[in-house]
Amino acid sequence: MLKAVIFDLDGVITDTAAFHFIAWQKLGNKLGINITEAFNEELKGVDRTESLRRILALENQEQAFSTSEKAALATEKNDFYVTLIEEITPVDILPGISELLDKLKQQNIKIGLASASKNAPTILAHLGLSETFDTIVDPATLKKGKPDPEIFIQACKQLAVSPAESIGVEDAYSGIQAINDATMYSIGIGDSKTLNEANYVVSTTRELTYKKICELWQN
Ligand code: B16
Ligand code: MG
Repeated sequence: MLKAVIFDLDGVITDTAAFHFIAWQKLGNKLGINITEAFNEELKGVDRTESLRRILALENQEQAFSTSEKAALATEKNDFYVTLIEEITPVDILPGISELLDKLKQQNIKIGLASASKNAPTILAHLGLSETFDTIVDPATLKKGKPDPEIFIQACKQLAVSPAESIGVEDAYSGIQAINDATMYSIGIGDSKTLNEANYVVSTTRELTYKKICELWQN
């Protein structure tokens, strides 16, 4: 029996990638590092510290900063990002997601959040979804980021469900690996070639209906 659906945030519930891009670009400009849109794609689902490491590596600047200087750079990016996400409203919930969350609630299927973003609770509040999620994993408590399955296993624990009774929904390849390694059923949102390891892929959130989820679960 399906007991829980555990969602990633960015690219699944709402799209914050553009805001991350603007904030990283601002930092990149200061450091003389050009961050392209294509490179930003590779940062999806990657936590803040690792994102900064990859950005500095673009210009071999990893060793140019001490640990505390890197922490200050990450904070600088985040401070700017936080001002950008102030603009988020319920209109920014991706198509079909509100309807899906309502249906899951009606059916008493638990709803969890497994996002690498430390800003997830703020974003959910702006979207008007704080009360909708039964649990949110705090990424600061985790030892490893995606593709490690820890965040999805932790979400199942917090919801008191087993991974075998749960579905995970992700837009990033590393997220699909995390769901699979947690031994959950994985649904990818996006390009079926990129997300080829998912149990099922929809191209947009609009296709992720409760009916579709039931069909997949029964098969
Ligand atoms: P923060 P997700 C991820 O969210 C983003 O995709 C990624 O670009 C970002 O660096 C990461 O959260 C950390 O976010 O800086 O707000 O803690 O896809 O896991 O929901
Ligand atoms: Mg994502």
